[in-house]
Amino acid sequence: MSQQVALITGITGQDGSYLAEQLLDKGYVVHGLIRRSSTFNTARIDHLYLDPHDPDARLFLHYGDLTDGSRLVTLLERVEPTEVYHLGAQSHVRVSFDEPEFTGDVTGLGTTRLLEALRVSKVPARFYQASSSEMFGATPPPQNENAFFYPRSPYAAAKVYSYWMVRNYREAYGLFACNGILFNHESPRRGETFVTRKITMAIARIAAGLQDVLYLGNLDARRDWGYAPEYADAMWRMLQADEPADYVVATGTSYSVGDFVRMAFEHADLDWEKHVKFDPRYLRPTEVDDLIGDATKAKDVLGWQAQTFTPELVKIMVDADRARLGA
Ligand code: NAP
Ligand code: G4F
Repeated sequence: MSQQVALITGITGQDGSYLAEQLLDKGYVVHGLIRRSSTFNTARIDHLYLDPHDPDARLFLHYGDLTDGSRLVTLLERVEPTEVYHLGAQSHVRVSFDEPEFTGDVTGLGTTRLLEALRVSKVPARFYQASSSEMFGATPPPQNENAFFYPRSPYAAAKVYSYWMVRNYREAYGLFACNGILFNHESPRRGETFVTRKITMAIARIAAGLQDVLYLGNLDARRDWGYAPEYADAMWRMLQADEPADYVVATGTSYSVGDFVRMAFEHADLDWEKHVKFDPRYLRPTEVDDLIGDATKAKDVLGWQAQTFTPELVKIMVDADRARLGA
């Protein structure tokens, strides 16, 4: 079989790190787009990296940015990937209300720049788009591939735009391009300002005597929280299918933020009511109240289904953060 070569945008993020790990295990050569920053931003993938002079090196990192379209063209021409996984984004919903224009540029137009770079470079790669359950927004659950999009944030609106650009490049130019409509997925590598990780890190710090109060916003919102490594596997499966298509990836269950708080504190033998306080700063101008994904199509076509459900995920994350602090 010819060498499989992947290009991952967002390789330094939660999902990018798991996907890179899995693709390297499968024998891929993996290239990642990283942003230049004055401090290192590669902590999640450092364990995978070998000096490029090492004959065993199969992970290569390249500077670039989703706001720089010409760079995306030169990178594709140089790397000649067989598969492109587009995970890079300004991915924080609350932040997108503060930075709507920037979020539109990176999370929305960034996708168009990459699709267009593929088209003009004529690199015949398969394309994965990190679409999101946020696109369903106010549409009542359960949500499947046929549910309406009703975005409730600048982030979600940017993802809807990207979703349709992917569909358009598939139909207009015959690109093998898939939208993975992933519901929330978490792990010990989750960004520290997303609610699950914020909770599990706070619990570890409280147990270690380093913190007393955890300030949160809306505890009533419900989410379908799965385990991130399993969702990275679903991305890969989409690009191995016979035909390009769009898939919901989810556990099919939902819990409130309050449920997550209670389960996590209980697992650490702590009383959440003594430590959790409300701060309106964490409320959003418009909220997504209830997400539950119906991943029947992913099961039928890709043979994918969730193995880890929210109660188990809570334990994995609390244990990992406590172990990190020795608490
Ligand atoms: P994440 O941890 O926030 O990672 C985002 C990645 O995008 C990081 O590598 C980040 O680089 C990179 N990035 C941000 N702006 C960029 C720019 N201008 N140019 C190039 N790269 C840029 O997100 P994640 O949780 O892994 O999610 C991966 C993708 O799936 C995102 O598109 C997200 O919107 C989408 N998604 C996530 C979920 C979820 O529950 N996790 C659900 C549905 C969809 P730095 O490390 O330098 O910041
Ligand atoms: O953890 P969150 O910030 O994730 P959110 O908004 O659901 O978005 C995540 O999942 C999406 C998939 O549906 C991705 F597309 C997106 O990139 C991101 O990964 O917030 C979850 C819920 C919200 O309802 C929020 O209002 O938690 C509520 N919440 C309550 N207190 C809080 C807080 N969220 C955060 N981040 N911080 C809080 O203090």
